[in-house]
Amino acid sequence: MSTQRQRRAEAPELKPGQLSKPELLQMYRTMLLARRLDERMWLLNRQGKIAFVISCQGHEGAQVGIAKALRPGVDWVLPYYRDLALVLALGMTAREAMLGAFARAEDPSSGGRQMPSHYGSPRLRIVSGSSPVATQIPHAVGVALASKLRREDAVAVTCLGEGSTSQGDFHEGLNFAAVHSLPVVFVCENNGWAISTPLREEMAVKRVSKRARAYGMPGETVDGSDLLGVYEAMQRAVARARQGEGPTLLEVLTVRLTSHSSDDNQFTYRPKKELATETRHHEPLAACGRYLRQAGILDDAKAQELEAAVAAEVDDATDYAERAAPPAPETLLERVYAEG
Ligand SMILES: Cc1ncc(C[n+]2csc(CCOP(=O)(O)OP(=O)(O)O)c2C)c(N)n1
Repeated sequence: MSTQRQRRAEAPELKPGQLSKPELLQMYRTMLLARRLDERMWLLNRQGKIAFVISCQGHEGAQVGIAKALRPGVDWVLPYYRDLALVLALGMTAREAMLGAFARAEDPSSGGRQMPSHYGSPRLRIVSGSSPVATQIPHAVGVALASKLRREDAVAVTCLGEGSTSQGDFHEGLNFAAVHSLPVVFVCENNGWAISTPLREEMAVKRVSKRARAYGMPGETVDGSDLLGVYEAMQRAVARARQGEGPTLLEVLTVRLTSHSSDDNQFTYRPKKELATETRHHEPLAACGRYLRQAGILDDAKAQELEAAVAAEVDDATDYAERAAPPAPETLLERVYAEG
């Protein structure tokens, strides 16, 4: 049974937008860096060097499109564990991401305390989350409330999977945000699976965005391999929030190209055919590459140059993080409780 195939019939056509050629190329490069970093993390996991991987593969277009509508270091971002491409697009470096994967002292997210992929950066206003899914939603609503009370124009953005929309935190958070017209955007990266549970067993509605109406906010669904479509939808949502018009629920359809995590084997529950069909039509890196080639922005020589530059960056990040020191035992309780 193909859950994803029923959701979408055809691959999207990317539309020319307001972005310049260098900007589009940079967005593609970030998607490529996220993909290659993620692939390297799987190798390191299988070599026994890092404990755990939870992939962004298949979500890169959604995440880079979302980030492009934000002001890094001004707007608040409360990501979830798949958001590697999002945090890279906001300005986190490959070295910083790898330091987290190796749980090193220099890891900006938590100094090696948290599980990998619980991204955080005070510099970039990325707020590290808790492991129970959907807890980032009330956190984002609280941040948006603070922003409003302080009369700042910072918007809060939080990301979640569609499985997380079944949690109470989702409903409480959206209701409170709408009642108080808070500057927050809820982005659901819907990949059709919550570990081994397919969409049809998660909810009785076909679109997560349909839930928005029940709270009194706009809801929109866009295809996550349509980089520019995501960017434009996110721009609309952020503009509403900034102008005091309240929250938006944006659903971005993605494909989960890997197992749920490095501790899972998706082919014990997911038909290979479904994944192959999804990949053929909606794999975001290929979709973006096709668009850039059609637009005359990318050719074979430029693609090779980008691959080489990204490979060097991934090698550098791996070597740097592997050599970096682990947290010192005497610092065990730092960053666990509020200090001062
Ligand atoms: C409250 C809670 N219940 C269960 C889990 C175990 N868990 C971790 S990820 C996950 C699936 C979440 O699926 P979804 O929100 O669709 O995100 P996806 O991983 O598909 O991107 C579950 C059930 C958890 N972390 N927290």
